[in-house]
Amino acid sequence: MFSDASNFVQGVDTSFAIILGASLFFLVGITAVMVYFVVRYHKSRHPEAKDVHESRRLEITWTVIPTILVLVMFYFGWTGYKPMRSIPDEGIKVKAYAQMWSWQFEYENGKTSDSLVVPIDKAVVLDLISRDVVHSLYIPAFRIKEDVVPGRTNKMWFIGQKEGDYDIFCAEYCGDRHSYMLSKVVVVPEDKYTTWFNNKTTTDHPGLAVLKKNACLSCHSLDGTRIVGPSFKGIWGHEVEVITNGEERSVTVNEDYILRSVYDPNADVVKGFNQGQMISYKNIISEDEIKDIIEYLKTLK
Ligand code: HEC
Ligand SMILES: [Cu+2]
Repeated sequence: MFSDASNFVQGVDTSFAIILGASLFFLVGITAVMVYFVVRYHKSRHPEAKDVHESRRLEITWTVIPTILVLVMFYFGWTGYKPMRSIPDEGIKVKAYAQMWSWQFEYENGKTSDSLVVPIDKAVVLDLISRDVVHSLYIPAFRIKEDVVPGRTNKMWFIGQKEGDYDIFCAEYCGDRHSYMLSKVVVVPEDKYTTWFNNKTTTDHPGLAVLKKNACLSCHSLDGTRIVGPSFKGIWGHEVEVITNGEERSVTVNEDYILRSVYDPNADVVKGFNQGQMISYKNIISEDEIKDIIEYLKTLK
């Protein structure tokens, strides 16, 4: 609590502390009164039951006090929440793409990254875009969470106030590997951010970059482990058993097969895997990019 990692921590934690405090007070208070009554009005001390009729003072007390209490909670909840919805015009704009099951961040100069790198003490405004189903971007340390809904662009903003790495989770169940949909916000000093921002060279193979950008690796591993789909390790040139129109057959993994697998994944379904989990990337990945992917797959012996 009160870590100050973002500009929203104080507002949220204050209302949390007030609600928790009130709850504790009543938990202890009500339990104590209950125990006292049990003893005080035990049959041996209080043999005749007696009704209490119409106590105006009591009625007013238990109406006014809870009303004030709830209004206090509302006030702190409101003042903590309102700044989250007042999105500044100025600030670093980043597009946050969610897809099953990874995050991708795209900066104004076109740079993309799988973690959200931001400078300290600067407002960052995120456009939340889903490439498939409903996700939710959640940064617990910053006390913010917002749904990422296909077909609309929600917004979220924050100021990172302390250097460090903070977890990003998906907080809306989105399928098999939802719980692995993780990333980080990395808050760095401004000069380090500028260097990072302007450095667009990537050491990745162009084919690997395409796989990362399209989140292929959340279903296909590079090291032979089975995730949702078959691993890419060693597939190039190998024979694979597939089901085509209900018939089992054996095909060699070559250019045509890869192209077909990416554009029409349900045409040949690899035996032992489910059809319908991989979407068609027909209008998402160009044939040139598929060539890059193929060149990369050739290197995965
Ligand atoms: C949501 C999970 C998922 C994602 C994301 C995904 N795939 Fe797949 N993929 C599968 C599954 C499941 C299969 C096996 C069933 C089938 O053949 O349709 C498969 C099969 C394949 C195959 C055939 C593999 C083999 O061993 O014969 C290729 C090639 C492939 N995918 C490429 C890609 C590429 C490239 C991307 C990214 C653009 C991608 N996949 C994204 C789930 C996924
Ligand atoms: Cu998700």
